[in-house]
Amino acid sequence: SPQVVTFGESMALFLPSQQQSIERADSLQHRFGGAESNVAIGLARLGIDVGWFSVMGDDPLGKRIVKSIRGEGVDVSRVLYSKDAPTGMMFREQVSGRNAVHYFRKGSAASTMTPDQLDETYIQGAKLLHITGITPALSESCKATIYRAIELAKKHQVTVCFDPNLRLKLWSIEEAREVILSIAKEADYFLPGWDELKLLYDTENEALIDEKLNELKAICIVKGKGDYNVIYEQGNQTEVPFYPAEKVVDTVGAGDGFCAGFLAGIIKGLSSYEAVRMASINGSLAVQTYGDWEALPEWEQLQQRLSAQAWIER
Ligand code: KDG
Repeated sequence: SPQVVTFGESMALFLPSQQQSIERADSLQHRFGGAESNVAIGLARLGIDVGWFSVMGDDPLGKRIVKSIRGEGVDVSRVLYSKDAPTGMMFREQVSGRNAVHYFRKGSAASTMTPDQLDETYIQGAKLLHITGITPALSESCKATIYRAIELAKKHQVTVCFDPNLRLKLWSIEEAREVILSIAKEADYFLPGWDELKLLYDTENEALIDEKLNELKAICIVKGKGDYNVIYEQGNQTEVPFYPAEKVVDTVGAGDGFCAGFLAGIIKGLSSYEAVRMASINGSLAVQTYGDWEALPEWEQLQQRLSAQAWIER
């Protein structure tokens, strides 16, 4: 098995090339995205041995996605195809400077995933399983699949990393809270954003959120708490400064890029602090082009930025 295993829905992504609305655009770029495959691609680019799987529609959109992910060097040997359900789609546009997402994913192939489709030996052989809070929002069977995957990881001492990726277009905050907070309790690494935490814990009270995070057994990497990313580890908090983005074109995918940088650092045996610095550079590079993952760096490029060498480029 690859060192890191992840799974979840990837969808065809359509978006106008200019900052146009879908209603007015004559043509749309055809790309793809999905939180977990974005992370997998980011990891592969950093030289980490990684596998991603899902259930895809047996259609051209699904085939293109799997081929592209394979082309990025991610193991896709466990991907399944459904004859009955299509590959999901999403459309994105910039509406008055903000990203708007339109999903066409209800009843998609990925939403039909069931626990018995998991390959236990594949998970068993990995060092780390990465999952997100998108998958349990897709259907009851997907939720059961996530819980089963966590169970398998625990059974075989595989580290569990969890990014909540709160998507309120997919479920209500009440449903999300219950499931996401229960998964967070099981995780070894938990990667929420500060804004997500306010919604999940239903409070603006910083001290209360800090307390909740300190109760978790996970090492928590909180993105965007004020002007910092913050590591919560064994009752201590460590602030890590942001790496600035030179330009911001498409912010979707920043969290996944961040996650890939972090996990690459952890797999390579770096400290949480060093891994978060890498995460921050990776996330800042992700936002500088359209699409979720296209701009993610290779190891060399990341290393260059980590060192003072970065400024020689200018
Ligand atoms: O993190 C980026 C993802 O949100 C995007 O690729 C789409 O996976 C996606 C989702 O379900 O929103």
